[in-house]
Amino acid sequence: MSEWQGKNVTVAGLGVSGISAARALAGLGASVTVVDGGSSQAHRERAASLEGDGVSVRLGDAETLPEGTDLVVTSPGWKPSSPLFAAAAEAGVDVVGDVEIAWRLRGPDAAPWLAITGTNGKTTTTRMLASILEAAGLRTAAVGNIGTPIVDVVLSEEPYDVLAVELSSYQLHWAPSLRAHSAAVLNLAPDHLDWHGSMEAYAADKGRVYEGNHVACVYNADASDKPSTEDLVREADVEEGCRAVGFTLNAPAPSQLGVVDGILVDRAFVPDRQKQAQELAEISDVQPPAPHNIANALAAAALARAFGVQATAVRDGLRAFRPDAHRIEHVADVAEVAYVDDSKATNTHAAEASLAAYESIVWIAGGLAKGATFDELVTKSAARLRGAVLIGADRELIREALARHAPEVPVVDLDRTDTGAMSEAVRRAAELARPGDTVLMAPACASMDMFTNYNKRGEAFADAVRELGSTSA
Ligand code: UMA
Repeated sequence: MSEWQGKNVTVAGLGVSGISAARALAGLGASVTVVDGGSSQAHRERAASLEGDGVSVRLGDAETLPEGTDLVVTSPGWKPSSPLFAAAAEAGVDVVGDVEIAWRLRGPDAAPWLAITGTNGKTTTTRMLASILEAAGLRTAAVGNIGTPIVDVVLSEEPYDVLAVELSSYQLHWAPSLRAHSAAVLNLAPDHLDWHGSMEAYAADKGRVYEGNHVACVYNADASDKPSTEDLVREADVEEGCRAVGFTLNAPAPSQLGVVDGILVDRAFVPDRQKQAQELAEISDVQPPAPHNIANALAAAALARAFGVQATAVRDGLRAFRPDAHRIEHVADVAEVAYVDDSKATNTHAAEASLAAYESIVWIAGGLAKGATFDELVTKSAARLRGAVLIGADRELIREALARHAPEVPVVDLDRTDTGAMSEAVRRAAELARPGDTVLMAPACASMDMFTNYNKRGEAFADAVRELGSTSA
């Protein structure tokens, strides 16, 4: 009999992960109730579908714990301070996430986990890793925060050799017993502080990904963040023989992967680390070849090499990889100016990475700042800015930072949020640009003040560039 038989499980959240966890646990015999604060049409439709599978759903109340609950399984987005969890604590009931459930159900039996977290670049790196693993002929899937719930994957009939798992800090917070084969923290900058409560708590949750690693803890040897990802490795309790492996955009020291004369090289997974370096790929094999993306490729390569993948598969996998839309996506050249869509840069850290990739930039920025400040970003990028066009609700914050740290940079402040605003932003950026420049939309802000999501913002930008191309042709 399954250990879940007759257990009363409350699943918090009727989203992607909640639905997957509820179905899986009900299928194993648990008596499952899903609770969700929402009660929209979409929620009602999802509830109806789950109820057909024998799961109870309670909409419109995210706070009270259902009578008799033995365990709460939460979706990642629920803050630890949610009243439901206070009620669970009061009743002596454990709270875990869907990733923890996946691990408890199958652990590494389904397939070893190569885990990736970090403030930025997680999804790209996870997809790069999956591409490399596929090139090596391994059966794999890119799962987790990337959008495919890991519970579904570990329970699937399909046998996997290895999984490329993207984990958010939220998921790590709720997954105390996870022990990956190897893991990487790509970088660490303030984000989601409202959820975690402090930078220390955020870093500690990210650092959990290294706990119990078997083969390699992959860290960013270049980052100046405090705590550094290397500090997190040092604090982790790992299996005997597990190594710390750094990645750097410079020449690698022994036990690192890095770059020498435009070649990605491995000095970690070679027979003699003091004397040998294995060539993996050329910088031009990585798309786009921006510095932060080379770092992503090195981290993906490190995890693949920790799993024993050959150098040629690293190169083939990187060559086969295509970046997602709206991530430093080159849209078109108009009048010798490149137009680049980095709508996915929804925070300052991501915007800083793409601003670092171009020499002379007209920057389109703004939106919802989510409590961020822009002084550091503007200071670091000022020398590269030909001009700036500011859009969205919190553009004032960026305008003030530009006035303080880059007063010579011309700024266009667009006081409109209607559907034509992006077209005007692109036109005004085109006026500021000179041949050879890049017009870069890397807003450093969320999009929801003007658009449904960052995809829509990116599409509006691409439409506006096409419009510009047709009028200037
Ligand atoms: N809800 C409440 N009360 C709350 C919070 C949420 O009732 O206090 C309800 C909402 O009404 C909604 C449901 O809970 O119905 C949503 O739960 P959720 O926000 O955890 O979202 P899921 O649909 O389960 O998706 C989650 C991840 N979302 C978040 O972490 C916010 C998805 O990552 C992930 O792809 C998916 O699980 C599968 O693992 C998205 C994300 O934005 C892409 N992640 C953040 C990021 O990458 O920065 C961390």
